[in-house]
Amino acid sequence: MSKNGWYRLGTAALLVSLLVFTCGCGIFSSVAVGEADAHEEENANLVVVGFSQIGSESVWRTTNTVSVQEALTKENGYFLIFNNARQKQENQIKALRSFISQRVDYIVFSPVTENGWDTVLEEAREAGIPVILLDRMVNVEDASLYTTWIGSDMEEEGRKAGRWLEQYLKIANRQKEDINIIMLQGTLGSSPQRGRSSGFMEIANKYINWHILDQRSGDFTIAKGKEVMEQILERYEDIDVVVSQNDDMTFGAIEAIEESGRSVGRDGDILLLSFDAVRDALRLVEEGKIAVDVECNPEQGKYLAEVIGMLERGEKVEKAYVVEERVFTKENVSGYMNSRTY
Ligand code: GZL
Repeated sequence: MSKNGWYRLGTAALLVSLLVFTCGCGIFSSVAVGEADAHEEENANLVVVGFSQIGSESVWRTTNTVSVQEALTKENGYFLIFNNARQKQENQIKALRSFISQRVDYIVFSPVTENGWDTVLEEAREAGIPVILLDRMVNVEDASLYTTWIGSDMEEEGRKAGRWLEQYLKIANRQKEDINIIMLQGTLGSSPQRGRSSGFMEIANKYINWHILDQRSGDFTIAKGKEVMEQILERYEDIDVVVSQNDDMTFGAIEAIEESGRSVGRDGDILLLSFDAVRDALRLVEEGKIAVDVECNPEQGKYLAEVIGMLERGEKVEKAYVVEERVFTKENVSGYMNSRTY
């Protein structure tokens, strides 16, 4: 299938469809759960979708929200009930139960962490409501508890960062040096934190001279990223690399590093590897402050609408849809700056 510039390439064995697509970005708005009756007369023919979003912890997250709200509009045939869980799993579970009691047609959610969803997903299944996972993944015994997952290959994102460092050290003729590495982790137990950590470690474990000095969670936010980086800088004198699992923590880490009198960049004291590739971070890649930024594409709304459309038409959907993503460095970033929508 190819529509709106994205393609489905998948083999049954992999059960993964690779889609390349382009999206736009719109105005932020939300309807809290319970404020509107999705089954009022005027909305009777709309596809009612309950969407539990993790929160608004990062630029990535707010972009992800906008992409869904812009795709699932009334004009496009949807009635969207949106809930912001403010980073709490119990708020997401409450929202999912509210969607079930409102008899929505679909539940969509990005699980803040992977565990603890079996019971509420069983309740959704008993209610006959399909569940679509967006962005993050759940860890459940029975994969039939959700219909499909749309997101990024987080392990591969971690490997991409590791491969870049491997290549960089080779070109800089530093592959024999002791390399002291700090990992700023995202929300512990979330699929991006687990995936990016395991993917990077798959590469790091090949080198006895790569030393992971410390790993601490900055919870994907600027403030926590700065706070944790300050603690780490007080404790460790000799840091060569910081692997920061999202750009917001990277922004905080740069502030802390520079306030400590040290510098970031390929010619600085500390090399920064980051994830997400939001526009403000790509500007820092252009300036040389961030050495590499591994893209994680938040614009999944259009993609979600396509999958719901397939389900509405009774078409078979894959168990997983993975978007294609790039790696940005000083060498290639300028060519993309004008086309970035977030
Ligand atoms: C990744 C997404 C992560 C982003 C962060 O798919 O879940 O959560 O990397 C966001 O910016 O907070």
